[in-house]
Amino acid sequence: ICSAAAKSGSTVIEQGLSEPRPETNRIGDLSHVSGVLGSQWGDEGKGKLVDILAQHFEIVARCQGGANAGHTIYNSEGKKFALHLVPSGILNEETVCVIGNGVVVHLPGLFNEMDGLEANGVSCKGRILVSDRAHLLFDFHQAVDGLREAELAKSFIGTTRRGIGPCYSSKVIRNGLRVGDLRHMDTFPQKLDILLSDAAARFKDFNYTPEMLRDEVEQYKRFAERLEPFITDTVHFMNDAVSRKQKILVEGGQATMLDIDFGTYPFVTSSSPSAGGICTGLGIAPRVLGDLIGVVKAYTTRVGSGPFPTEILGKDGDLLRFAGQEFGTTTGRPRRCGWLDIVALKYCSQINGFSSLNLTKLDVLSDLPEIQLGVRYKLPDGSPVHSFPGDLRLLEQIHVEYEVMPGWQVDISSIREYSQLPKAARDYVERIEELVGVPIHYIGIGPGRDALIYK
Ligand code: 2SA
Ligand code: GDP
Ligand code: MG
Repeated sequence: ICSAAAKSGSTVIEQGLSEPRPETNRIGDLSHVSGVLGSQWGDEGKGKLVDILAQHFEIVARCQGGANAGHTIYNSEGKKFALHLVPSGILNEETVCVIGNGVVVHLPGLFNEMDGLEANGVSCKGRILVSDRAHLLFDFHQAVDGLREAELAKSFIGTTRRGIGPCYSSKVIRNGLRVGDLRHMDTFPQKLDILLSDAAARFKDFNYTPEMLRDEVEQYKRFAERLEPFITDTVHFMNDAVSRKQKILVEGGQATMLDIDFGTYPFVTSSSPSAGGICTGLGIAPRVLGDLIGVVKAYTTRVGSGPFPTEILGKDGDLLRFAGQEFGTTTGRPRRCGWLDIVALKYCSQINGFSSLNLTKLDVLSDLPEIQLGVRYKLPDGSPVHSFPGDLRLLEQIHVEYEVMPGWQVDISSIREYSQLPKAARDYVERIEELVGVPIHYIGIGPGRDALIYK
């Protein structure tokens, strides 16, 4: 439900700000179907941008992933919310939030999240639609996630242990249960028995008993009743919204470098957090997709195992971690930190066709005397690597070439106009634009709703 201001394209009144401000921010100009996607290894600050943009969109939809996602947002009073399954549009009262068919849904987690939101005055009733085609993620999927990680020993993926891989495995091997199955409680126990027996046959440490099935079925009968008002044919809903030209914002979870196809396989998640996942995860056609905003941190973080070419090991990495408060929103795990990797960012930009970028956490770099930008990969013999390699062996050998830029060493967190940023900060922003070839339209200089510079 767009504000009159956004429709007229004249001024936009940002929630939490007292003064109306001229619309130089292009939010009102975003396409009817737009998306916000992670363009590194996750935690770029997608949730914050979605929360801000949602004030101008009627629908916010998640298309992939599950409760592995952790999106931290602050409302206009500065109250902090950590969202996992519920889309980050939920704080905007007039936004309808869709959990699409591509999402894997852990119902105890979803209810818990909704209860937490309601307890904090955020109404969920009638505002969350859950696809009947979305797959159900059971507690046993989470247990299996842990067993798989234990089995991998030193080569563990570093998953969030939220059961994501095992649930998508059930989906792909075609014995998964979907939200729509909650409407057929007569066949539900038999289908669940097949799933649980499968896990028991595969993992000797998975102790499956008839009581477990009985308890789970009883629990899911209650869940089915509670979820019924939320269950929706979201493919129909989304396409109807498209045809009525409603404004739809798609919220990506994780990021392209964690994509099951394009990421650093096998150190990836089990869904498609890149542009393709929008169509498969919501059932909308590629031709309706408009603006796709890539969210990129001014440096890089990664949580879990796997290649990270520009990683800063040791004390310098710790400095960034503490300055940026880089700890997992879902698991609290410390995130690995490194310099911005232009090669990886260009690769993500190619795959997704970003129309613009949101550079986040620029404020975190403010204390540094100099900042490095990873601009090229080379092989040990000096030959250039033209794109982000799919071969992890090759990736292990690459040498990253850096450009060193001067830092600005002043606090920028209260600046709201691009022209007011120190020259060194603007040079950094503009060098990234130049190297990637995509304009940066939004710059994050703090976690709060108003801490955004429109360029
Ligand atoms: P999974 O659980 O099977 O999806 O894990 C596979 C890999 O995907 C990574 N992954 C993530 N990386 C960053 N952030 C994520 N969300 C949480 C957050 C993570 C947390 O917002 O902080 O709290 O630890 C996320 N979800 C999945 C994961 O680290 C594995 O590398
Ligand atoms: P997401 O998974 O991409 O939504 O990101 P997360 O919420 O997991 O992690 C991003 C973290 O950075 C959160 O704690 C945000 O509150 C915070 N954040 C987002 N943008 C900025 C910014 O521009 N500056 C600072 N200092 N923090 C930010
Ligand atoms: Mg996150």
